[in-house]
Amino acid sequence: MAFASSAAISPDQSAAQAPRNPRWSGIGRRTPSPFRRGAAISAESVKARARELGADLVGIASAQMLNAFPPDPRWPQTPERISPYVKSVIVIAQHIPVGAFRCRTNTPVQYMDMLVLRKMDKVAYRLAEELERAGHPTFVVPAQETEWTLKRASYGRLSTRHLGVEAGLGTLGLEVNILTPEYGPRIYLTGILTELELAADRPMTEQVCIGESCSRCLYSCPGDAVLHFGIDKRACAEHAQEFGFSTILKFVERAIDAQASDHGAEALAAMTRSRDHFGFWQGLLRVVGSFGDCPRCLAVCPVGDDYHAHLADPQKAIPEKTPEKVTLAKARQAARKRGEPIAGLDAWNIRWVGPEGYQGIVARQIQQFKERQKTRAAAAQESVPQEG
Ligand code: B12
Ligand code: SF4
Ligand code: SF4
Repeated sequence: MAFASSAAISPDQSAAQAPRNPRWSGIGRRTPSPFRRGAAISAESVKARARELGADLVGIASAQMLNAFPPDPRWPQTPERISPYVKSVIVIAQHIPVGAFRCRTNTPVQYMDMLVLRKMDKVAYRLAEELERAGHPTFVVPAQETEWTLKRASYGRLSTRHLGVEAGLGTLGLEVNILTPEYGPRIYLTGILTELELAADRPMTEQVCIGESCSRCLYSCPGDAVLHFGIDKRACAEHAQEFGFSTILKFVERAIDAQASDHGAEALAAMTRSRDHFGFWQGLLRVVGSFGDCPRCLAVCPVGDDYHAHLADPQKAIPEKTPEKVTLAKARQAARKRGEPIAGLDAWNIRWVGPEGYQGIVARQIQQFKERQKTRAAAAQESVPQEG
């Protein structure tokens, strides 16, 4: 593919008149920004551009709404805490390719997670840059960092799942991942904060998660961390962040104890050669291991066309399922039927789970998916050259 070099531009063309050549962005070929300084920019054009840059899903939430409904009001993760000028948050999601969920071990997903996050950062950065060049200050919040002052570093500056719900992309599931009708929970999300006022999308009111009668995420969880529309973060982190901050902390504490003991030198030497130490190095090298290690609740969730197409067979059986987990799921189902108070579904949290409850969205999707498959198969049959 030949691109015009800068020498091909006539020297009498001013920089402003020079044609803007497409450049290789690492995501796809980058077309010129559609946004012009002084021209109106619609929500639709921003969403179209995000998709063009490589976002799989995109929606818009109003900063005013996000300020009024912080997920946990004790530690408000709100745009206004970050900047008083932000008017809209553009939320983009990247799908984690299903191939990695069809493997014998979790390792391929762990690496794909890192690649997906890198791609998402690039798409978000490009969009922010283009809006800012058109005169609207815009920036991106980190997709994975947490903030020391927010519940002792367990919350991000914004909760991107809650951003996704407010931007109409999906609703929170039993394991509090955001489930999108397109890809279930197999996505990462980020927020692009802009001073541009854009028409916001509406949150979905229908619960995307099938709920207690499904409970596949609960069955698959190696840490028994899936609560009733909630999560035991400590239990999850042992699997999802094998070489994360708490493992580092424990390692350092063990080293301090070892130093004080009689065989300190030997114990320290053994620690430097341990799997934990190697895990920290690997994490520094490629981030792998410090987060995103456990993909089980993502892999088994039956929501999303990607699941119907490629995961229904390999993920049908859940090896971690036990009779105790089945009993727990049934007890939760009964508790919900009896209308017992459930923290994850209280008057504040229900907003993000779907106030209308489960209305059969997954069943409808499977039906549509099968119809599309039939139509495709029929079309393929017709296009086969007939013999004779
Ligand atoms: C910190 C973090 C974690 C930590 C938490 C560590 C800790 N010590 O707190 C741990 C290790 C648990 C974790 C695990 C995972 N994470 Co994580 N994580 C985050 C991060 C960076 C911040 C989370 C946050 O701010 N939450 C805000 C609070 C308010 O939400 P919440 O805790 O869920 O609270 C809500 C409910 O749980 C409920 N609630 C709160 N407390 C309680 C208590 C009880 C008893 C009950 C019932 C309810 C309840 O009320 C709240 C309001 O709705 C986000 C990125 C981001 N900036 O958002 C990614 C993020 C949430 N993680 C993500 C992923 C994918 C995962 C994992 C699947 C691992 C993986 N393979 O990557 C698991 C999934 C675990 C799960 N089912 O929730 C994705 C989620 C994508 C999706 N589809 O939803 C995110 C959004 C990253 C991203 N940028 O895309 N994560
Ligand atoms: S990431 Fe793993 S440990 Fe955490 S909730 Fe999901 S299945 Fe459980
Ligand atoms: S696995 Fe089932 S219960 Fe869990 S989030 Fe997905 S649909 Fe909901």
